[in-house]
Amino acid sequence: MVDDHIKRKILLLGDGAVGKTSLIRRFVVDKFSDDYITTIGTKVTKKDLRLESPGKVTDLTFMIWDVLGQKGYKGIQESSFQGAKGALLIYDVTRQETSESLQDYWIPHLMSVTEAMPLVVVGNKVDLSDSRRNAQEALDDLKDVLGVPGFLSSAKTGLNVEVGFLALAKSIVSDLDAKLSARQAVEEAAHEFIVVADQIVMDFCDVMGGHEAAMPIVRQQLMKAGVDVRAPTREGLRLAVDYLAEAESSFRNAADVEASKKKRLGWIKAVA
Ligand code: G3D
Ligand code: MG
Repeated sequence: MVDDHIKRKILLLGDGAVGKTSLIRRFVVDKFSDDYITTIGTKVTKKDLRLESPGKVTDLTFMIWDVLGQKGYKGIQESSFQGAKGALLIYDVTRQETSESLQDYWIPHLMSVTEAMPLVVVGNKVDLSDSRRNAQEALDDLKDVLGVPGFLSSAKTGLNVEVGFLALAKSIVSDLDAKLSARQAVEEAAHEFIVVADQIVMDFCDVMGGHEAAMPIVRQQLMKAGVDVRAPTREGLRLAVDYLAEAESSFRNAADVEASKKKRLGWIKAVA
């Protein structure tokens, strides 16, 4: 398989001060600083990643959008959601309300603007939590409710920062693979229908005793049936077989017409 390079926009969403900007800084420059420049928070940060799995290397560039945390900025947020292919949903483990607002605000808001996309939930500031176990339980509940992977992280210590971003990267790549193979399946099926369409046309030409006499009729009946010869569908071909049988019935006996029709429908049926 050819190595491919993919560029993807991702979002960091969550209430103010949950640690979005700190997580990005930690992930991108592997440093936690208490005095970083806050304007960085409105910027787009770029990070190159390499995902390796058996037999496949995927180079991925993340364009990381640090979306403004305040809930009031709906308009700005919605425009920054456009084109995103994944999101990290961040809350602060020391403030329960920031976890609730992922469910009540950030996720519905995101879904109202964009297509479904891979999501990873991150409970940040675990270095400050009284009980790691309680934090884990709360995260597990949230993961169950949302049906997405999740991690406890600390931008301060660096715990699970890379893990969270990489989980999102993997999920984006497998989402892409799934979409590609779905498209490939559709293309393969289309190819089989092209073969069958050819077979039907040749058969009709045989019956008509020649290509020249048959083709104008074929063209017309295919058009009537709405068949695009480069991408025929099962339904379209079935209809075309009906129309061709109708056209034949003016010069062949009914039993022969019926036999040809049955044979052609059989070819269509044989396509999985
Ligand atoms: P935001 O971008 O989501 O608004 P910030 O959040 O990254 O600006 O972080 C908000 C505050 O939380 C910052 O503190 C930051 O240093 C702190 N913070 C972020 N992540 C962690 C973490 O994992 N652990 C701890 N202990 N603190 C964290 P200040 O004081 O600069 O406002
Ligand atoms: Mg910020």
